[in-house]
Amino acid sequence: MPIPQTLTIRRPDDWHVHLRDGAMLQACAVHTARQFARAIIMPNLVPPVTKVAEASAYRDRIRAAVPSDLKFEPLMTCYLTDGADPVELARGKKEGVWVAAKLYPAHATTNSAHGVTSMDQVAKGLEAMEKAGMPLLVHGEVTDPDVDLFDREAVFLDKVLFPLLKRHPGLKIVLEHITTREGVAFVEAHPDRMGGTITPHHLNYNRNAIFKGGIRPHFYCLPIAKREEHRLALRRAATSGNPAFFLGTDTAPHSTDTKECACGCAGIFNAPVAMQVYAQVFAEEGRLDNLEAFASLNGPRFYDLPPNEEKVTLRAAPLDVPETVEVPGLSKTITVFRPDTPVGWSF
Ligand code: OTD
Ligand code: ZN
Ligand code: ZN
Repeated sequence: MPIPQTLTIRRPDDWHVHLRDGAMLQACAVHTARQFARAIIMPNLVPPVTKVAEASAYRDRIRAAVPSDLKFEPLMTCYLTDGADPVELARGKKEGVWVAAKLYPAHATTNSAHGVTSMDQVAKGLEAMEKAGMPLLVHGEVTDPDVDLFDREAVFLDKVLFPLLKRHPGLKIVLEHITTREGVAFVEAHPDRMGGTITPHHLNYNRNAIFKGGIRPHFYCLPIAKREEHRLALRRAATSGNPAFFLGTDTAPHSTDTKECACGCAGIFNAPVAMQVYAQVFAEEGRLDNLEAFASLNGPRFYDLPPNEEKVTLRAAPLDVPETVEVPGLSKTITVFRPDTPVGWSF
């Protein structure tokens, strides 16, 4: 079948975004808002967003950072810390501020030093979320230094996530940025309670790309990209039409200088190229017919929100996006994710 030259779908949403704050927010918000109608905003600021009032103020700053000709709705999350307050969780949900709460195992990724040290520490908070119908979003990696970096997701599923599902039978959970076939299988095994987000970069390259011809910091993020067999499992899941899998870019901007150094930051800034890369993956898999489900339908369904009514059109054309984005407030740039393989879609 010939590949279509245009594809019209409902406007997509991004169910996992780091927009940062201050000058970085000013520079980045527009790129997410150009592509997506809504986004789940990650709370890993410094200090993290743990209170309803902080989330509400952050939401105002995000709205103010988006150009007024773009319609964009930030969906806020609570950063869970040890002893997370069940009352604050329930109140924020009731007041329409929190959409979900985020679980970072302590030290798992950027700005996760305040993360949770054991599930006992958040049991009361999770019970409140169960009652309030508030999903838990998890960064699914153990942080035990004795566990190999490439095994941390698979070990998390057995050691942490499976017991958590049993302990909180009413809790809906999203396994964020899945990177392994084990992660895919875990989500598939709990279709009534679980969702999984998949990033464009984990669909595009495997771990070899990080080291091809030298160390390449702009391909470094956490969870780290795995072997090819895992990338293929992610591509099958994302393009399958299974409603449990949905779009989450995990765009995580860092200035170019803080990535290109001796101890570079983890995170990939993909907001300007996200839909183009996803469309390329779906085209390569011969499943463009399932892009709308992944990008625009499965997420709202999981979160009990209506899908967007507005339509957008992707066109078959070479990727046309600058290599860097300026951050005027800091006199710095952010390097935009650029796949090694051709991207034949524009947005
Ligand atoms: N991964 N970087 C960041 C977050 C994500 O785990 C994540 O969600 C970040 O910089 O905030 C990263 O590599
Ligand atoms: Zn994460
Ligand atoms: Zn993230």
